Amino acid sequence: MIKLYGLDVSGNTYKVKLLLSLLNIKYQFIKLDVNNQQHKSDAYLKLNPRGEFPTLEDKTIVIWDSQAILVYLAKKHASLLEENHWYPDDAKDMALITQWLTVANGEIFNFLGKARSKLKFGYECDLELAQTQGNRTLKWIERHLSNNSWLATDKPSIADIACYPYIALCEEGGISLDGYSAIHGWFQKIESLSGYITMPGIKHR
Ligand SMILES: N[C@@H](CCC(=O)N[C@@H](CS)C(=O)NCC(=O)O)C(=O)O
Repeated sequence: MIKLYGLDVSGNTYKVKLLLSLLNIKYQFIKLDVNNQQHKSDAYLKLNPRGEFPTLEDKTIVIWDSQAILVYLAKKHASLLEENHWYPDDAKDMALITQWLTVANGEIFNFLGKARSKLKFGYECDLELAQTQGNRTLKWIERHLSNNSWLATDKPSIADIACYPYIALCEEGGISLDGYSAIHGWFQKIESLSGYITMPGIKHR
């Protein structure tokens, strides 16, 4: 059975849990004991040399980085579906999805995610810079979603799953979501998907 190492309050862990649930894949969740630095232990560093989470273990295959894990799951398991809209085989679609995986691990995690980590967990971060850049990021994503139903293609894809958590959680980082009607419409579409699960901190309006 697939094993997922992570933490319930981690948005990067949640995006993997969300795709596993949408794909109806059974797995074992291994909650890391971060208070005792389990994620920096020799045993865990053998799985994830960065000492970060999440990490996915599928028999002998070990994948770290939540974006890479989404690609793996969507390719391996969703390819059994009649139509793999999560990560289609078309060159253009793959490139468009990869753009958004980069945004998820770039602006979204580094600004929206880090502002939240600072206010919620006390992690080191320049809060003012993260909030300013986070607001700038929300503005251009709002413009994009005003003209597009989903981030990358005309169907839900792993681009949406990768970007959703830290946008939906950004108010915990002191970044308001007021007035972003296209982003709220996109939240509703994601939250209506069959198999959707939430995480602590996401507000449902
Ligand atoms: N790009 C990585 C980032 C992973 C990451 O920074 N995870 C955080 C939790 S959400 C973490 O491991 N923090 C603990 C640490 O860095 O020591 C991913 O998407 O998986």
